[in-house]
Amino acid sequence: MEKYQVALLMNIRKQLQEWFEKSQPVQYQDVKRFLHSVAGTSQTIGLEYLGKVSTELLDHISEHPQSTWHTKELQSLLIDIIKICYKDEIVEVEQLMVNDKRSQTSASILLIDDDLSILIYLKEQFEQQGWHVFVASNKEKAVAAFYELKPDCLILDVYMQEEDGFELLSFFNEQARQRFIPTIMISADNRKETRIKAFQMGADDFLAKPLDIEECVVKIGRHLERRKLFTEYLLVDELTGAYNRKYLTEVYKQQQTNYVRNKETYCIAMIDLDYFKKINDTYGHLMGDEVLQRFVKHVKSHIRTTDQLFRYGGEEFVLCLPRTSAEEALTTLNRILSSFGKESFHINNQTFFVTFSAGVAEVSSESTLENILNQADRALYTAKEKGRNQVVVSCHHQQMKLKKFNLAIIDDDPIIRTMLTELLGRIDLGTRYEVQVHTYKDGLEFMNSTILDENTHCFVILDGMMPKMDGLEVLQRLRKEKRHDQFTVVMLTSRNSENDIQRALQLGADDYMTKPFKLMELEERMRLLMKRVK
Ligand code: GH3
Ligand code: MG
Repeated sequence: MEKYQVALLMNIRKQLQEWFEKSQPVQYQDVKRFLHSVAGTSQTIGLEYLGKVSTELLDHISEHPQSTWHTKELQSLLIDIIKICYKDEIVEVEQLMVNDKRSQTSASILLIDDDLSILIYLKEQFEQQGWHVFVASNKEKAVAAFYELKPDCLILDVYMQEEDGFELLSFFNEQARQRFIPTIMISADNRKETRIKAFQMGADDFLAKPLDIEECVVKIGRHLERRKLFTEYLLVDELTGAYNRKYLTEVYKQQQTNYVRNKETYCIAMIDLDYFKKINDTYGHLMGDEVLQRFVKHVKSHIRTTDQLFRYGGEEFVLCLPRTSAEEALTTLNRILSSFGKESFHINNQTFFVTFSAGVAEVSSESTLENILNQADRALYTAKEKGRNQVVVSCHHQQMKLKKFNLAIIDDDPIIRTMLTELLGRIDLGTRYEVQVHTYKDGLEFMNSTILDENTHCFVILDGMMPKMDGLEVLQRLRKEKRHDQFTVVMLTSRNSENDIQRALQLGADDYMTKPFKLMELEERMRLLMKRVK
């Protein structure tokens, strides 16, 4: 019996794929015939639920006949059947159809361990809790992920081969402590000395191997809860001491009230350090942190007490200048630009200097914060385009050239391709960015495409199992390309193929998800990964 069930499901998939691949309207009679045959066969061979669903659909379309269905309409109509046939690949398909029902952003964890089997196992366990888990198996990947993904919790295995686990631990503990990120150590060495050393170095918890998953989950959950509570009350950015984004919203409300009452013009400036990534890459992230801290200190000592500085993102800041015209703001910022440019930074007998670019927007009418930040941002963008190290005042005709990202979806199944295109095309990265989605039905088509020659960052969602050239081979070839670091690769693998996951990580996949995966989770992970290159 099972043989017939599998055959029927395969046939349904084949028919759906054909319809969706063609992307042409489908006739009423064809849909009716299809549902009729599915309803009949499935009940005969013991697929009661599928039978019930298709019978109901058949009744539904008889009551609401329409001459043809477009691909999207057909997907909506047949969603319950798609769900049944695709339950091994995707769960929660229906969310895609209920537009914009965003899942709440859940906590993200960075898991650092050089033992790939443990890494894979823990990731799976923790993801069942609804947490986003990113893994790193060596120091470089771990440091980059820490700064770019800004996780809410750090889990480290102490005795990593190749590097001294404690050295790595002390680096992260310091950085994590500064940012109030809980650090949890895992170790097979459960001696009292090891535990004491871990706590002395700043670990917030210690979990001994073999791990009791239930206990781990509860402990991690508690740490995450405490962090959330704590950061909800924080108004200051942990690293630099500037105010944070949340407080900006408060201050803006206050400013608007003042504006409405007194009609006092004020300015908002968006400031972004120039070539900051290069500073991190050349002198290390610790030096990068120092630059941020000294920048804030410098600005604070060169503004009036009523002016306020906020950290908006990684190396982006917002300066709020009450009772100030655009002209005055320009003078102030130019003065800061010139004095900060003279501050020297020293490391290993080298000296370097840092500049920034800024965009100023004057508020002289009622406006939303989003609006005003967009204006300042456009002016900032102009300053960058004009060569950086300068301040530009916003004017209405400033055009913004959008920064483009490519998103390549490589999967042999057209249904998965359509669903992912629709879902990921909607990712909103703010006004400065634009995502272009491309789909490929196999690895070969992708490798032969012109996307490989474009000088644009590309996110790749790569199915592991494909005809012609499978995912691992695509990954291997991609990493040999000259521009290999411009590709962020997320592999889709099957849960029980630990070897493939290990292989993917060794070959340089940035992330992986096991099937069946949740669409919303993929969307959220992509959003987090995209933050890395923004
Ligand atoms: P541009 O002149 O166009 O602004 O280029 P850029 O290199 O300054 O900008 P980009 O956005 O490419 O790089 C920003 C980098 O800032 C990427 C990220 O790793 C880093 N970053 C974000 N937060 C922190 C942090 O807290 N500390 C350190 N050291 N680096 C950070
Ligand atoms: Mg910058």
